[in-house]
Amino acid sequence: MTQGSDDYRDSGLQFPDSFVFGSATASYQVEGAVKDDGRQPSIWDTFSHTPGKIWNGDTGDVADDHYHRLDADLDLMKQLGLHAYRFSIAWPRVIPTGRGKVNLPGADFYSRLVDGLLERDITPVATLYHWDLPQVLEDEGGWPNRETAYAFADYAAAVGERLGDRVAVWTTLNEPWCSAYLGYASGAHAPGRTDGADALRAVHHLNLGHGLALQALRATVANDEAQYSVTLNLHVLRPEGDTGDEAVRQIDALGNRAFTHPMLKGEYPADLLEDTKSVTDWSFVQPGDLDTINQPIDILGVNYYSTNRVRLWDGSSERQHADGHKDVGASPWPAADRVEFLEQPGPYTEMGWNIEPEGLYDLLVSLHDEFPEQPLMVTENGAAFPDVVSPDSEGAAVHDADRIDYLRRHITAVHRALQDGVDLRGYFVWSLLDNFEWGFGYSKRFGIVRVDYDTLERLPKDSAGWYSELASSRRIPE
Ligand code: IFM
Repeated sequence: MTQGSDDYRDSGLQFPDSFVFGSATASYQVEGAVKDDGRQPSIWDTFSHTPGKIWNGDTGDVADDHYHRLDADLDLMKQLGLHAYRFSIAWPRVIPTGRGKVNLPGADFYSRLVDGLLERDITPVATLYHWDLPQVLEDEGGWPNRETAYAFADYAAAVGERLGDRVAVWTTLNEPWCSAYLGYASGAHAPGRTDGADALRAVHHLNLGHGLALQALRATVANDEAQYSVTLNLHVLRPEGDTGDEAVRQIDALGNRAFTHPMLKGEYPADLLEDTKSVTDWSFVQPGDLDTINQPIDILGVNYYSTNRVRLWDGSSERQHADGHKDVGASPWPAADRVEFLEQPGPYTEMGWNIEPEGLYDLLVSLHDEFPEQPLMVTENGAAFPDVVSPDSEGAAVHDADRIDYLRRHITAVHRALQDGVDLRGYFVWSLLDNFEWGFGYSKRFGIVRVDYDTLERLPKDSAGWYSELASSRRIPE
């Protein structure tokens, strides 16, 4: 399949020697072993075991069994020549009761993971929170409860003490937009609640948790070279028609500036507070919170997959994709109930997400324009396609030319942004392995390595070979 014009389909482009090519995964999506070594349930265990929440009733109970296959998976990363590996740490493995005592066997798994990476000369990039909140903390109110932010900081300190001498880059949160809005407004993600005011409280407490965790990490990590970051899934918005600019403003405030402005400027945007005043008065923001949230970060992580086209809905016709996420029931957007998300021109990935590499270029350049001093890193980008396993002289193969084409276009966009002066440090393909794709269970495959969910065997796809060549030469392969 060809994915649009050839503007972003270069080969032979050379990246600087310092540029990092890695791959990413997340704990609940790959680890399995949900009851091993003292781990207790997270909100995703509860949610995935609730009938009707996940495609096919799938759960993360086994996932890729990465917990038991750690050494083989590390060898695979080495074989692919990855420069760095971005993984997340499961809070309910390290502190199963949410706060308090550290579970040593759980913490030890991550210590072995980090050691295994370093032995293979792969840089460890650790995320503290990729959505698996200990269920006990949800039972006390979850992210709408301010206390969760303090518990998160204590957990950050515990991890910082144990891994701080070896982890190169620390990321506090992955995509807090999803945690807040899909978790507490649309209910498509765990814990599956649907209250706009709770979602906005969650936004603030995730932001606060980020700031508190950075303070805790900086106080405990025994490595002056360590870098600190957060990863956001910022929305690339295209205005449609006369009302497009207003629709963009509203979604940009809720989806983007609700995170970037407190974190990088120490303020909530005035228009966000105004737009949401029918939902909440934001009285949960306490004196000093914005200073706590506004900690310096070394890297802003950017996850990018596709774009959104928006306008205001005038009520005259049936509203299209009111929520902007086809996988959700209720709207994830508190107080933006007049915004209409329009069908995007294709081509699309198997998620139904439009393929637009220029969106990645635009996002990187606009972030650089707004925050010129802030180094950036693409911490996720990739695509699900309906992979087919074909017989091959050596057994089996996955000829995923569509994924290679997707990666080539987006990595070309990254190169173009670099050429245009964006301070961009690296790119991480999502994902190393096919894995548990949240509400879609195992039906969507994002990996550059196929996982057979019956045997758990790993099979590098053609895209893995292509990516490996890119990593070794830092040049976009033919
Ligand atoms: O699988 C997810 C990941 O957990 C967060 N970012 C988007 C990916 C694809 O949906």
